[in-house]
Amino acid sequence: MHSDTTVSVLGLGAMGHALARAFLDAGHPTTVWNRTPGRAAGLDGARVAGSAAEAVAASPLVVVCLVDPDAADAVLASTGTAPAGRTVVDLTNTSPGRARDRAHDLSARGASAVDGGIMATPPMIGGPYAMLLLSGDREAFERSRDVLSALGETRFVGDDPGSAALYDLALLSGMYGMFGGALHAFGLARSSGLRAAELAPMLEDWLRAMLTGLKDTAAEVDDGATGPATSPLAMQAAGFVNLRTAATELGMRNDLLAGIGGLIDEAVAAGHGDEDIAAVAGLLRSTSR
Ligand code: FVH
Repeated sequence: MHSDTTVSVLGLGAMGHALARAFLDAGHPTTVWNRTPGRAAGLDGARVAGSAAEAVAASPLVVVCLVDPDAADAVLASTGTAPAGRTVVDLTNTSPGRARDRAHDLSARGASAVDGGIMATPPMIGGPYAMLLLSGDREAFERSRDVLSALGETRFVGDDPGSAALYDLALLSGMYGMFGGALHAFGLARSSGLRAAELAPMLEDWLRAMLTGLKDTAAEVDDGATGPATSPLAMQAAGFVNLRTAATELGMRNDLLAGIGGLIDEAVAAGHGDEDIAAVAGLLRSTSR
């Protein structure tokens, strides 16, 4: 167990900068590195490393936060033997498969690997609503937990290094679905001369009401329906025609709703017209794995 609370942050984009700021505010000696120099402005007290390898060597705990896994691959590849003996927490957004590849590579180089997803925007870091999803080397996570808690709530979601990325992307999928629907709704409003802000409070109430049924939908996706559908897909498909017609009438693109609308039609055509929306989930798998 190390009690050293020194930490290094690789990447000082909007998020990496916020992470470094939170570590410094919590009193952790912090070393930072960024590909483009000059991005440590405002990080008073941070030590600026001259290379990624130097930053990794400076601390037992290394937090990586770069734009994508290709950037993280390139930066970590440049660090040579420096990761040996370090705990590397990669908070770069990635896929489950690439998170496993990262953990495999780091382990082979003698590091303890934890992968993570940040469920927060940069201004939320260090505040009460920031959440980090983490998975991989459990002991390394436990050793680092106190330091990482400077960033927000830490939730360990499994020993599989790909788990955090899976949860992260699942939550982001829900978020993008919500934004897609909301942006289409705002488009309908604005195409009709309303301000989006006029619709927003009513939309928020409606989405909250719909969320009360989310767990029931999940149970139905897992286990199948336990009773007759309250909103059968055949009815929904007929109603969806009006969404398409309205978009045409108002001169709007329908892209944001096209995916779910097409799948509802497909589910009805496949004989699921008397089932609820959960039946659409059965169509989503594109391979037989
Ligand atoms: N910002 C947000 O709202 C979200 C919240 C949830 C988590 N995401 C993920 O966090 C990762 C970093 O996001 P970010 O907001 O810091 O992104 P940028 O401000 O665009 O900064 C990108 C950093 O990546 C560096 N970088 C890019 N390419 C390379 C490369 N080939 N080699 C080395 N570094 C690279 C870039 O450096 P520079 O351009 O300043 O030299 C920045 O440090 C991300 O996974 C989000 O999905 C954020």
